[in-house]
Parts: sequence; C-alpha cells; structure tokens
Amino acid sequence: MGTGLVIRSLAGFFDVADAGVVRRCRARGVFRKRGVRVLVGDRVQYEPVGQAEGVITEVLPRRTELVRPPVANVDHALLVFSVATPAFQPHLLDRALVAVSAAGLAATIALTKCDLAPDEEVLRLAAPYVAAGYPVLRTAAPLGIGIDAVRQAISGRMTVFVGPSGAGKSSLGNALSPDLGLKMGEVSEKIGRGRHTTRHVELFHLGGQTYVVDAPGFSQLELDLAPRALRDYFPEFHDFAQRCAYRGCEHADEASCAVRDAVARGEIPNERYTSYLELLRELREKEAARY
Ligand SMILES: Nc1nc2c(ncn2[C@@H]2O[C@H](COP(=O)(O)OP(=O)(O)OP(=O)(O)O)[C@@H](O)[C@H]2O)c(=O)[nH]1
Ligand SMILES: [Mg+2]
Ligand SMILES: [Zn+2]
Repeated sequence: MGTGLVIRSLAGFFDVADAGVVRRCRARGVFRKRGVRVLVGDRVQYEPVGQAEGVITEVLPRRTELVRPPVANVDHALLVFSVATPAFQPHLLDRALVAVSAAGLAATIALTKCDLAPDEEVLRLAAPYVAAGYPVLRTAAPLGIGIDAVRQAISGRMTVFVGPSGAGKSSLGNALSPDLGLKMGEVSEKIGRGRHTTRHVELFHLGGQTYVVDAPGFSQLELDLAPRALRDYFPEFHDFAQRCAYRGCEHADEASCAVRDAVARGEIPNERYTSYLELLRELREKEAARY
C-alpha cells in the first residue's frame, strides 16, 4: 500500500502521484456509498495494481475543501479575472471571493489582459478590492507583465486558479513556466476556432512547496453559507460594523447601520455593497426555501 497525491481527475479515474510515479487509479466503491468524493489535491492511500494502476482505498483528512472548482488542501486562491474580453465581472469576482474565503483560503486577485484596457480603467476596477485589503496584481501574460508578482504570490503554497472561462488562467500558467505550459497544452482540448479550454482539474508541481491547480472556468457560482455569515467575507465592513447599533446587524435595513452610513459617505464602494445585498437576498431566499 502507498500514500500519494491526486493530481488529476478524469471521468471516474484519478491520477495519483507517489515519489515521481503516477498511477491511474479507480476509487473503491465504498466511497460512493459513503458519499465521499475523491478530489484533486487529496492525499490518499492506494493499493497498487501492476506498474501503472491502482485502487484508492482511503482519503486522508483534508485541510480545506473547495466545491467549485472541486479541489482539496489548497491554501490560496488566485482569482483570475480579465479587465476585458471577456469584460470584467465584478459581481462574479465578489461571489468567488466569498466562496474561497468561506472555504478558508487566502485570496489574491489577478487582473488579466491589462494590455487591452487603459491604465486608468484598470486602476478604477482594482480600487474597491485594494481598499478591501486584497492583494491585486495586474498582468498581461503574453507580454510577460506581472508574472514575477504572480510567481511571488504563489511561492511555497498550493494555489488554485479560479475564474471565468477565457479569463487567462492557463495563459498565466504558461507564462509562469514553459514546462507547465506544455503540460497544460496536453490536457487542453481544441474547441471551436482554435480555442483551448481547460477540461479537467489538474495539479502541477512548480518545485519546492509550490503547486498550482488549473481548472475549467465557470460563468456562475452558487454560494452555500448561512446569510449571517456573509458579512464576515466583506473585510472592508469590519471596522465600521463595530459601530452598528445592533450587535447582529446584517447591514441591510437595520436602523443606525454604520456600514450603510459608510457606503453613503463613499467610504465603502457602492459596487461592493450592492454585491453584498444581492448575495444576502439570495442566501436568505435559499435558507427560507430549505424549511
Ligand atoms: N491580450 C491578452 N490576451 C490574453 C491574455 N491572457 C490570455 N489571453 C488570451 O485569452 C484567451 C483565453 O486564455 P486562457 O488562458 O485559455 O483562458 P482560461 O482562463 O484558461 O480559459 P478556460 O480554460 O476556458 O477556463 C487566449 O486566447 C489567450 O491567448 C492577456 O494578458 N492579454
Ligand atoms: Mg484554461
Ligand atoms: Zn450594520
């Protein structure tokens, strides 16, 4: 029996790396019965079968677990969002920030395709996130811009790339390491007019303790958390929230809400607060539908 790391998941099979050897494994049927899914990033025990195959017999306890993309044990999310083509999607970014923060991951934002928009525009898009305290990197992968900053941000940890389809996640990977670019090319499939799109969740080792997980992009993202937990994931609210009249203030329509006052004074960006209210409404509806 061995212990390995799940580096790829494809249609019912998992590639498990152990000391440089990668085996294609099935998961033991008992997982399905227990409702346990094997995820990329999982540390697993396996029973070898021949030279190149095996059966996963146990999933070791996870440090973190993200639903979308499905990945275990990552510490850090790089939120990859383009400033143009496709157009910047702030509400989707806000949602993704909540999802990764609620899963206990640190978050860094990479604004990609900065070559396609004027600097002032990029700074304007970045401002609410800088104000909220997130590290925001500006990149243009084909020009090599911002790549050193990305390399620094991912160094020594396990990072998952999260973002809409076509935002430039794989391109960032390619810019980080040509070797990685080659490997990502292998798993990409050519669709439509010569577009490569990532089809699998896959983990890449960049040396030392640095790992990145590339994953397919998404256009929607469902949140699953209690409505009253949402405010915790808008860090720019925290200082103001101490001065709300109600201890449990959810910063919606309560009287004497210091967060709403800060929005009115322009000290919290309106876009972020609008996102918050939208997500809050959605989570409340979801909770109401459950009972
Ligand atoms: N001009 C410009 N184009 C870019 C940049 N980054 C990526 N692209 C282009 O954008 C397209 C999509 O890039 P990908 O890296 O495949 O995007 P992705 O996020 O991996 O997409 P999915 O795998 O579908 O989720 C490609 O045609 C890239 O060449 C950039 O910084 N500037
Ligand atoms: Mg991709
Ligand atoms: Zn409040």
